Amino acid sequence: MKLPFPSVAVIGLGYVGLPTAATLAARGVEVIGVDVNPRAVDAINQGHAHIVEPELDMMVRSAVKTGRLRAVTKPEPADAFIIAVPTPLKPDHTPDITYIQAAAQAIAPVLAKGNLVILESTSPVGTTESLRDWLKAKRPDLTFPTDKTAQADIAIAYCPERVLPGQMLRELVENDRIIGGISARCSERARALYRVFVQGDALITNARTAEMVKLCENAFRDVNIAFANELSIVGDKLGVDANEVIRLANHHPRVNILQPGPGVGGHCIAVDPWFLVHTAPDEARLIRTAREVNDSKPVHVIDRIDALADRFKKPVIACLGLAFKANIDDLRNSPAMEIVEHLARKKAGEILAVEPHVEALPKPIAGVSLVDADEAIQRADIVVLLVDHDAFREIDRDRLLDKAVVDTRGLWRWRRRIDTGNGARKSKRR
Ligand code: SAJ
Repeated sequence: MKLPFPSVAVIGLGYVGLPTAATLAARGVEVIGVDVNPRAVDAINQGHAHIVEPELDMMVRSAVKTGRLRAVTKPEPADAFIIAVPTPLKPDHTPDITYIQAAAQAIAPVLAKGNLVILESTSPVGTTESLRDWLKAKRPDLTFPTDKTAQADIAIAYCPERVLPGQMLRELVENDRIIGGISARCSERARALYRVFVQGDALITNARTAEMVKLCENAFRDVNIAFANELSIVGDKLGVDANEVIRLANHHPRVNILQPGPGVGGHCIAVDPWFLVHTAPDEARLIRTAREVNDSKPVHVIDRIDALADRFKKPVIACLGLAFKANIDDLRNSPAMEIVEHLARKKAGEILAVEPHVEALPKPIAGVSLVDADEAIQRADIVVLLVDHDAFREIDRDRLLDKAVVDTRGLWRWRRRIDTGNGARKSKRR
Protein backbone atom coordinates (compact mmCIF):
# COMPACT_ATOMS: atom_id res chain seq x y z
CA MET A 1 0.00 0.00 0.00
CA LYS A 2 1.35 3.42 -0.93
CA LEU A 3 1.37 5.56 2.20
CA PRO A 4 -0.42 8.92 1.81
CA PHE A 5 1.74 10.37 4.61
CA PRO A 6 5.09 8.54 4.80
CA SER A 7 6.07 10.36 8.01
CA VAL A 8 3.79 11.33 10.90
CA ALA A 9 4.68 13.23 14.08
CA VAL A 10 2.51 12.33 17.07
CA ILE A 11 2.51 15.11 19.67
CA GLY A 12 1.81 13.73 23.16
CA LEU A 13 2.78 10.11 23.84
CA GLY A 14 0.17 9.32 26.48
CA TYR A 15 -2.73 6.87 26.62
CA VAL A 16 -3.88 7.81 23.12
CA GLY A 17 -0.74 9.12 21.41
CA LEU A 18 1.55 6.19 22.14
CA PRO A 19 -0.84 3.42 20.94
CA THR A 20 -1.53 5.54 17.82
CA ALA A 21 2.20 6.04 17.18
CA ALA A 22 2.95 2.32 17.62
CA THR A 23 0.01 1.33 15.37
CA LEU A 24 1.09 3.71 12.58
CA ALA A 25 4.66 2.42 12.83
CA ALA A 26 3.40 -1.15 12.51
CA ARG A 27 1.80 -0.11 9.18
CA GLY A 28 5.16 1.11 7.85
CA VAL A 29 4.84 4.83 8.62
CA GLU A 30 7.95 6.62 9.87
CA VAL A 31 6.71 7.93 13.21
CA ILE A 32 8.29 10.71 15.23
CA GLY A 33 6.84 10.60 18.72
CA VAL A 34 7.07 13.91 20.56
CA ASP A 35 6.65 14.34 24.30
CA VAL A 36 7.78 17.04 26.71
CA ASN A 37 8.56 14.39 29.33
CA PRO A 38 12.18 13.25 28.78
CA ARG A 39 11.63 10.14 30.94
CA ALA A 40 8.81 8.96 28.65
CA VAL A 41 10.97 9.71 25.60
CA ASP A 42 13.91 7.71 27.02
CA ALA A 43 11.70 4.75 27.96
CA ILE A 44 10.16 4.63 24.47
CA ASN A 45 13.54 4.87 22.74
CA GLN A 46 14.63 1.89 24.83
CA GLY A 47 11.59 0.02 23.52
CA HIS A 48 9.31 0.31 26.57
CA ALA A 49 5.82 1.74 26.93
CA HIS A 50 5.73 4.02 29.99
CA ILE A 51 1.99 3.37 30.39
CA VAL A 52 0.16 0.14 31.12
CA GLU A 53 -2.05 -1.18 28.32
CA PRO A 54 -2.27 -4.79 27.15
CA GLU A 55 0.20 -5.58 24.32
CA LEU A 56 1.40 -1.97 24.04
CA ASP A 57 4.86 -2.71 25.41
CA MET A 58 5.39 -5.39 22.78
CA MET A 59 4.23 -3.10 19.96
CA VAL A 60 6.46 -0.24 21.09
CA ARG A 61 9.43 -2.59 21.33
CA SER A 62 8.96 -3.87 17.81
CA ALA A 63 8.27 -0.36 16.39
CA VAL A 64 11.49 0.97 17.93
CA LYS A 65 13.47 -2.09 16.85
CA THR A 66 12.44 -1.70 13.20
CA GLY A 67 13.43 1.97 13.39
CA ARG A 68 9.90 3.15 12.50
CA LEU A 69 9.27 4.81 15.87
CA ARG A 70 11.61 7.26 17.50
CA ALA A 71 10.79 9.61 20.37
CA VAL A 72 12.03 13.18 20.77
CA THR A 73 11.20 16.16 22.99
CA LYS A 74 10.82 18.73 20.17
CA PRO A 75 8.79 18.39 16.94
CA GLU A 76 10.63 17.74 13.69
CA PRO A 77 9.30 18.19 10.14
CA ALA A 78 6.83 15.49 9.03
CA ASP A 79 4.08 15.00 6.44
CA ALA A 80 1.32 14.93 9.07
CA PHE A 81 0.98 15.90 12.73
CA ILE A 82 -1.40 14.27 15.20
CA ILE A 83 -1.94 16.20 18.43
CA ALA A 84 -2.98 13.97 21.34
CA VAL A 85 -2.21 16.04 24.42
CA PRO A 86 -4.27 16.19 27.64
CA THR A 87 -7.11 18.68 28.09
CA PRO A 88 -7.67 18.56 31.85
CA LEU A 89 -10.44 20.19 33.83
CA LYS A 90 -9.61 23.16 36.02
CA PRO A 91 -10.93 23.15 39.61
CA ASP A 92 -13.76 25.47 38.54
CA HIS A 93 -14.92 22.86 35.98
CA THR A 94 -13.66 24.80 32.96
CA PRO A 95 -11.46 23.12 30.33
CA ASP A 96 -7.73 23.76 30.23
CA ILE A 97 -6.60 23.79 26.58
CA THR A 98 -3.14 25.23 27.20
CA TYR A 99 -1.44 21.94 26.20
CA ILE A 100 -3.04 22.23 22.73
CA GLN A 101 -1.86 25.81 22.55
CA ALA A 102 1.67 24.72 23.51
CA ALA A 103 1.56 21.95 20.88
CA ALA A 104 0.56 24.54 18.24
CA GLN A 105 3.48 26.77 19.25
CA ALA A 106 5.84 23.80 19.06
CA ILE A 107 4.82 22.51 15.62
CA ALA A 108 4.34 25.91 13.93
CA PRO A 109 8.05 26.44 13.13
CA VAL A 110 8.40 23.04 11.38
CA LEU A 111 5.14 23.16 9.37
CA ALA A 112 5.52 23.03 5.60
CA LYS A 113 3.21 23.40 2.59
CA GLY A 114 1.18 20.20 2.09
CA ASN A 115 1.13 19.20 5.78
CA LEU A 116 -1.93 17.81 7.55
CA VAL A 117 -2.57 18.69 11.22
CA ILE A 118 -5.03 16.57 13.20
CA LEU A 119 -6.33 17.31 16.67
CA GLU A 120 -7.42 14.20 18.63
CA SER A 121 -7.59 15.64 22.16
CA THR A 122 -11.06 15.96 23.68
CA SER A 123 -11.81 19.65 23.21
CA PRO A 124 -14.55 22.24 23.66
CA VAL A 125 -16.42 23.09 20.46
CA GLY A 126 -14.42 25.68 18.48
CA THR A 127 -10.94 24.53 19.57
CA THR A 128 -9.89 23.26 16.12
CA GLU A 129 -10.62 26.69 14.68
CA SER A 130 -8.55 28.22 17.50
CA LEU A 131 -5.74 25.80 16.66
CA ARG A 132 -5.89 27.01 13.06
CA ASP A 133 -5.74 30.64 14.25
CA TRP A 134 -2.75 30.00 16.54
CA LEU A 135 -0.84 28.29 13.72
CA LYS A 136 -1.78 31.03 11.27
CA ALA A 137 -0.52 33.75 13.62
CA LYS A 138 2.87 32.01 13.85
CA ARG A 139 3.15 31.21 10.13
CA PRO A 140 1.88 34.13 8.03
CA ASP A 141 3.84 32.68 5.08
CA LEU A 142 1.41 29.71 4.81
CA THR A 143 -2.29 29.60 3.88
CA PHE A 144 -4.77 27.93 6.26
CA PRO A 145 -8.27 26.58 5.59
CA THR A 146 -11.70 28.02 6.41
CA ASP A 147 -14.96 26.10 5.99
CA LYS A 148 -15.25 27.61 2.48
CA THR A 149 -11.65 27.07 1.33
CA ALA A 150 -11.11 24.68 -1.53
CA GLN A 151 -7.32 24.76 -1.31
CA ALA A 152 -4.86 25.80 1.43
CA ASP A 153 -1.22 25.02 2.20
CA ILE A 154 -2.14 23.28 5.46
CA ALA A 155 -5.06 20.91 6.07
CA ILE A 156 -6.57 20.78 9.58
CA ALA A 157 -9.11 18.34 11.04
CA TYR A 158 -10.58 17.24 14.36
CA CYS A 159 -10.66 13.43 14.71
CA PRO A 160 -11.49 12.39 18.26
CA GLU A 161 -10.21 9.17 19.79
CA ARG A 162 -12.85 6.80 21.20
CA VAL A 163 -10.80 3.92 22.53
CA LEU A 164 -11.57 2.23 25.84
CA PRO A 165 -8.63 1.81 28.23
CA GLY A 166 -7.81 -1.89 28.44
CA GLN A 167 -8.88 -2.52 24.82
CA MET A 168 -7.11 0.32 23.09
CA LEU A 169 -5.08 -1.47 20.45
CA ARG A 170 -8.07 -3.42 19.19
CA GLU A 171 -10.50 -0.48 19.34
CA LEU A 172 -8.00 1.84 17.63
CA VAL A 173 -8.23 -0.33 14.54
CA GLU A 174 -11.84 -1.56 14.71
CA ASN A 175 -13.83 1.46 15.91
CA ASP A 176 -15.47 3.84 13.45
CA ARG A 177 -13.80 7.26 13.34
CA ILE A 178 -15.34 10.71 13.09
CA ILE A 179 -13.39 12.95 10.72
CA GLY A 180 -14.13 16.65 11.12
CA GLY A 181 -12.17 18.73 8.62
CA ILE A 182 -12.21 22.52 8.73
CA SER A 183 -12.97 22.22 5.01
CA ALA A 184 -14.20 19.28 2.92
CA ARG A 185 -10.71 18.93 1.46
CA CYS A 186 -9.20 18.75 5.00
CA SER A 187 -11.61 15.88 5.80
CA GLU A 188 -10.54 13.96 2.70
CA ARG A 189 -6.88 14.33 3.61
CA ALA A 190 -7.47 13.24 7.21
CA ARG A 191 -9.53 10.27 6.08
CA ALA A 192 -6.62 9.12 3.90
CA LEU A 193 -4.38 9.06 6.98
CA TYR A 194 -6.81 7.01 9.11
CA ARG A 195 -7.39 4.58 6.26
CA VAL A 196 -3.81 3.41 6.86
CA PHE A 197 -4.81 1.62 10.07
CA VAL A 198 -8.57 1.99 10.74
CA GLN A 199 -10.81 -0.87 9.64
CA GLY A 200 -13.99 0.79 10.90
CA ASP A 201 -15.86 3.44 8.91
CA ALA A 202 -14.30 6.90 8.65
CA LEU A 203 -17.32 9.22 8.82
CA ILE A 204 -16.89 12.72 7.50
CA THR A 205 -18.35 15.88 9.04
CA ASN A 206 -17.07 19.34 9.96
CA ALA A 207 -14.73 20.19 12.85
CA ARG A 208 -17.30 21.72 15.21
CA THR A 209 -19.68 18.79 14.80
CA ALA A 210 -16.87 16.30 15.39
CA GLU A 211 -15.88 18.14 18.58
CA MET A 212 -19.45 17.95 19.85
CA VAL A 213 -19.80 14.28 18.85
CA LYS A 214 -16.87 13.36 21.11
CA LEU A 215 -18.29 15.31 24.04
CA CYS A 216 -21.79 13.97 23.58
CA GLU A 217 -20.60 10.33 23.55
CA ASN A 218 -19.18 10.64 27.04
CA ALA A 219 -22.08 12.82 28.21
CA PHE A 220 -24.48 10.14 26.94
CA ARG A 221 -22.76 7.57 29.12
CA ASP A 222 -22.58 9.93 32.09
CA VAL A 223 -26.29 10.79 31.90
CA ASN A 224 -27.20 7.11 31.66
CA ILE A 225 -24.97 6.12 34.57
CA ALA A 226 -26.49 9.01 36.55
CA PHE A 227 -29.92 7.54 35.85
CA ALA A 228 -28.77 4.18 37.22
CA ASN A 229 -27.15 5.86 40.23
CA GLU A 230 -30.30 7.82 40.94
CA LEU A 231 -32.36 4.61 40.76
CA SER A 232 -30.06 3.05 43.34
CA ILE A 233 -30.46 6.05 45.68
CA VAL A 234 -34.25 5.93 45.25
CA GLY A 235 -34.16 2.14 45.77
CA ASP A 236 -32.20 2.55 49.02
CA LYS A 237 -34.84 4.95 50.29
CA LEU A 238 -37.69 2.62 49.34
CA GLY A 239 -36.01 -0.60 50.44
CA VAL A 240 -35.89 -1.97 46.89
CA ASP A 241 -32.76 -3.44 45.29
CA ALA A 242 -32.15 -1.21 42.24
CA ASN A 243 -29.85 -3.78 40.64
CA GLU A 244 -32.69 -6.25 40.54
CA VAL A 245 -35.02 -3.53 39.21
CA ILE A 246 -32.53 -2.71 36.45
CA ARG A 247 -31.92 -6.33 35.55
CA LEU A 248 -35.60 -6.99 35.18
CA ALA A 249 -36.34 -3.68 33.41
CA ASN A 250 -33.60 -4.50 30.89
CA HIS A 251 -35.64 -7.48 29.73
CA HIS A 252 -37.88 -4.92 28.02
CA PRO A 253 -36.77 -4.87 24.36
CA ARG A 254 -36.21 -1.10 24.31
CA VAL A 255 -34.71 -0.58 27.78
CA ASN A 256 -30.97 -0.80 28.47
CA ILE A 257 -30.10 0.82 31.80
CA LEU A 258 -26.43 0.91 32.83
CA GLN A 259 -25.10 -0.23 36.20
CA PRO A 260 -25.06 1.90 39.35
CA GLY A 261 -21.76 2.19 41.15
CA PRO A 262 -19.99 4.21 43.83
CA GLY A 263 -19.66 7.16 41.41
CA VAL A 264 -18.07 7.81 38.02
CA GLY A 265 -14.31 7.94 37.73
CA GLY A 266 -11.63 7.95 35.08
CA HIS A 267 -10.31 10.68 32.88
CA CYS A 268 -13.10 11.10 30.35
CA ILE A 269 -16.69 10.52 31.42
CA ALA A 270 -16.41 12.51 34.64
CA VAL A 271 -14.65 15.34 32.76
CA ASP A 272 -15.90 15.78 29.21
CA PRO A 273 -19.55 16.64 29.98
CA TRP A 274 -18.28 19.76 31.77
CA PHE A 275 -16.83 20.94 28.42
CA LEU A 276 -20.37 21.07 27.07
CA VAL A 277 -21.72 22.71 30.21
CA HIS A 278 -18.92 25.29 30.00
CA THR A 279 -19.84 26.37 26.46
CA ALA A 280 -23.64 26.22 26.94
CA PRO A 281 -24.21 26.75 30.68
CA ASP A 282 -27.87 27.73 30.46
CA GLU A 283 -28.79 25.05 27.94
CA ALA A 284 -26.92 21.92 29.10
CA ARG A 285 -29.10 21.44 32.19
CA LEU A 286 -29.55 17.68 32.12
CA ILE A 287 -25.85 17.15 31.44
CA ARG A 288 -24.90 19.34 34.41
CA THR A 289 -27.37 17.56 36.70
CA ALA A 290 -26.05 14.14 35.67
CA ARG A 291 -22.53 15.28 36.61
CA GLU A 292 -23.82 16.44 39.98
CA VAL A 293 -25.71 13.18 40.62
CA ASN A 294 -22.63 11.08 39.78
CA ASP A 295 -20.28 13.32 41.75
CA SER A 296 -22.53 13.04 44.81
CA LYS A 297 -22.75 9.23 44.70
CA PRO A 298 -19.64 8.62 46.87
CA VAL A 299 -21.27 10.67 49.65
CA HIS A 300 -24.37 8.46 49.49
CA VAL A 301 -22.16 5.36 49.81
CA ILE A 302 -20.27 6.89 52.74
CA ASP A 303 -23.57 7.68 54.50
CA ARG A 304 -24.66 4.06 54.10
CA ILE A 305 -21.38 2.79 55.55
CA ASP A 306 -21.63 5.29 58.43
CA ALA A 307 -25.12 4.08 59.30
CA LEU A 308 -23.82 0.48 59.50
CA ALA A 309 -20.65 1.48 61.39
CA ASP A 310 -22.78 2.99 64.14
CA ARG A 311 -23.83 -0.56 65.07
CA PHE A 312 -20.26 -1.53 66.02
CA LYS A 313 -17.96 -0.27 68.73
CA LYS A 314 -14.76 -0.44 66.68
CA PRO A 315 -15.86 -1.43 63.21
CA VAL A 316 -13.49 -3.17 60.83
CA ILE A 317 -14.45 -2.13 57.29
CA ALA A 318 -13.25 -4.11 54.26
CA CYS A 319 -13.24 -2.00 51.08
CA LEU A 320 -12.98 -4.21 48.01
CA GLY A 321 -11.49 -2.46 44.99
CA LEU A 322 -9.74 0.89 44.63
CA ALA A 323 -9.43 1.27 40.82
CA PHE A 324 -11.78 3.57 38.90
CA LYS A 325 -13.33 0.60 37.12
CA ALA A 326 -13.17 -3.17 36.83
CA ASN A 327 -10.02 -5.11 35.96
CA ILE A 328 -7.62 -2.20 35.62
CA ASP A 329 -4.87 -0.88 37.91
CA ASP A 330 -5.59 2.84 37.52
CA LEU A 331 -6.41 4.38 40.92
CA ARG A 332 -6.49 7.99 39.71
CA ASN A 333 -9.85 9.82 39.69
CA SER A 334 -11.39 6.81 41.39
CA PRO A 335 -14.57 7.15 43.46
CA ALA A 336 -13.47 4.03 45.38
CA MET A 337 -10.29 5.83 46.49
CA GLU A 338 -12.34 8.90 47.37
CA ILE A 339 -14.57 6.80 49.62
CA VAL A 340 -11.67 5.02 51.34
CA GLU A 341 -9.81 8.30 51.94
CA HIS A 342 -12.95 9.90 53.31
CA LEU A 343 -13.65 6.99 55.70
CA ALA A 344 -10.04 7.15 56.90
CA ARG A 345 -10.16 10.91 57.43
CA LYS A 346 -13.25 10.69 59.59
CA LYS A 347 -11.84 7.64 61.43
CA ALA A 348 -14.92 5.56 60.63
CA GLY A 349 -13.10 2.39 61.75
CA GLU A 350 -10.15 0.20 60.85
CA ILE A 351 -10.07 0.04 57.07
CA LEU A 352 -8.81 -2.99 55.18
CA ALA A 353 -8.40 -2.03 51.52
CA VAL A 354 -8.22 -4.74 48.86
CA GLU A 355 -6.92 -4.07 45.35
CA PRO A 356 -5.60 -7.18 43.57
CA HIS A 357 -4.18 -5.07 40.70
CA VAL A 358 -1.63 -3.08 42.75
CA GLU A 359 1.21 -4.02 45.09
CA ALA A 360 0.95 -0.96 47.35
CA LEU A 361 -1.17 2.12 48.02
CA PRO A 362 -0.01 5.13 45.95
CA LYS A 363 0.70 6.89 49.27
CA PRO A 364 0.22 5.69 52.85
CA ILE A 365 -3.16 6.58 54.37
CA ALA A 366 -3.43 6.57 58.17
CA GLY A 367 -5.87 3.89 59.32
CA VAL A 368 -5.85 2.01 56.00
CA SER A 369 -3.93 -1.19 55.30
CA LEU A 370 -3.75 -3.03 51.98
CA VAL A 371 -4.54 -6.73 52.49
CA ASP A 372 -5.84 -9.59 50.37
CA ALA A 373 -9.56 -10.30 49.96
CA ASP A 374 -9.41 -13.38 52.14
CA GLU A 375 -8.01 -11.63 55.17
CA ALA A 376 -10.24 -8.58 54.70
CA ILE A 377 -13.43 -10.62 54.60
CA GLN A 378 -12.41 -12.78 57.50
CA ARG A 379 -11.71 -9.80 59.76
CA ALA A 380 -14.39 -7.37 58.61
CA ASP A 381 -17.64 -6.41 60.31
CA ILE A 382 -18.67 -4.45 57.22
CA VAL A 383 -17.77 -5.50 53.66
CA VAL A 384 -18.04 -2.77 51.02
CA LEU A 385 -17.73 -3.81 47.38
CA LEU A 386 -16.48 -0.79 45.41
CA VAL A 387 -15.16 -2.24 42.13
CA ASP A 388 -16.56 -5.17 40.15
CA HIS A 389 -13.18 -6.80 39.50
CA ASP A 390 -13.51 -10.37 38.18
CA ALA A 391 -11.50 -11.53 41.20
CA PHE A 392 -14.36 -10.51 43.51
CA ARG A 393 -17.03 -12.39 41.57
CA GLU A 394 -15.77 -15.68 42.92
CA ILE A 395 -15.99 -14.75 46.60
CA ASP A 396 -18.03 -17.36 48.44
CA ARG A 397 -21.25 -15.58 49.41
CA ASP A 398 -21.66 -17.78 52.47
CA ARG A 399 -18.68 -15.94 53.97
CA LEU A 400 -20.71 -12.73 53.85
CA LEU A 401 -23.75 -14.05 55.68
CA ASP A 402 -22.77 -12.71 59.09
CA LYS A 403 -21.37 -9.43 57.74
CA ALA A 404 -22.99 -6.09 57.00
CA VAL A 405 -22.62 -5.72 53.22
CA VAL A 406 -22.68 -2.65 50.97
CA ASP A 407 -22.48 -3.92 47.39
CA THR A 408 -22.24 -0.71 45.34
CA ARG A 409 -22.00 -2.58 42.03
CA GLY A 410 -24.66 -5.22 42.55
CA LEU A 411 -21.99 -7.80 41.81
CA TRP A 412 -23.04 -10.38 44.33
CA ARG A 413 -26.80 -9.91 43.98
CA TRP A 414 -26.47 -10.48 40.25
CA ARG A 415 -25.85 -14.13 40.94
CA ARG A 416 -29.21 -14.61 42.60
CA ARG A 417 -31.31 -16.76 40.30
CA ILE A 418 -34.53 -15.39 38.89
CA ASP A 419 -36.74 -17.77 37.02
CA THR A 420 -36.92 -16.59 33.39
CA GLY A 421 -39.60 -19.11 32.55
CA ASN A 422 -37.63 -20.52 29.63
CA GLY A 423 -34.17 -20.83 31.13
CA ALA A 424 -32.79 -18.28 28.65
CA ARG A 425 -30.28 -15.68 29.80
CA LYS A 426 -29.80 -12.67 27.61
CA SER A 427 -26.89 -10.34 28.05
CA LYS A 428 -26.56 -6.82 26.71
CA ARG A 429 -23.30 -4.95 26.31
CA ARG A 430 -22.42 -2.43 29.03
N1 SAJ B 1 -19.47 3.03 35.15
C1 SAJ B 1 -20.58 2.81 35.97
N2 SAJ B 1 -21.64 2.10 35.47
C2 SAJ B 1 -21.64 1.61 34.18
C3 SAJ B 1 -20.52 1.83 33.35
C4 SAJ B 1 -19.44 2.55 33.87
O1 SAJ B 1 -20.62 3.23 37.14
O2 SAJ B 1 -22.63 0.97 33.81
C5 SAJ B 1 -18.32 3.80 35.69
C6 SAJ B 1 -17.02 2.99 35.73
O3 SAJ B 1 -16.94 2.22 36.88
C7 SAJ B 1 -15.99 4.12 35.71
C8 SAJ B 1 -16.66 5.19 34.82
O4 SAJ B 1 -18.03 4.86 34.78
O5 SAJ B 1 -15.80 4.68 37.01
C9 SAJ B 1 -16.10 5.27 33.41
O6 SAJ B 1 -15.83 3.97 32.88
P1 SAJ B 1 -16.17 3.54 31.36
O7 SAJ B 1 -15.70 2.15 31.18
O8 SAJ B 1 -17.60 3.78 31.07
O9 SAJ B 1 -15.37 4.57 30.44
P2 SAJ B 1 -13.83 5.10 30.35
O10 SAJ B 1 -13.77 6.42 31.08
O11 SAJ B 1 -12.84 4.07 30.68
O12 SAJ B 1 -13.74 5.38 28.73
C10 SAJ B 1 -14.68 6.25 28.09
C11 SAJ B 1 -15.30 5.52 26.87
N3 SAJ B 1 -16.45 6.28 26.39
C12 SAJ B 1 -17.68 5.68 26.20
O13 SAJ B 1 -17.89 4.53 26.47
C13 SAJ B 1 -18.75 6.56 25.63
C14 SAJ B 1 -14.24 5.40 25.78
O14 SAJ B 1 -14.80 4.86 24.60
C15 SAJ B 1 -13.66 6.78 25.46
O15 SAJ B 1 -12.65 6.71 24.45
C16 SAJ B 1 -13.01 7.30 26.72
O16 SAJ B 1 -14.04 7.44 27.71
C17 SAJ B 1 -12.35 8.64 26.40
O17 SAJ B 1 -11.12 8.66 26.22
O18 SAJ B 1 -13.07 9.64 26.21
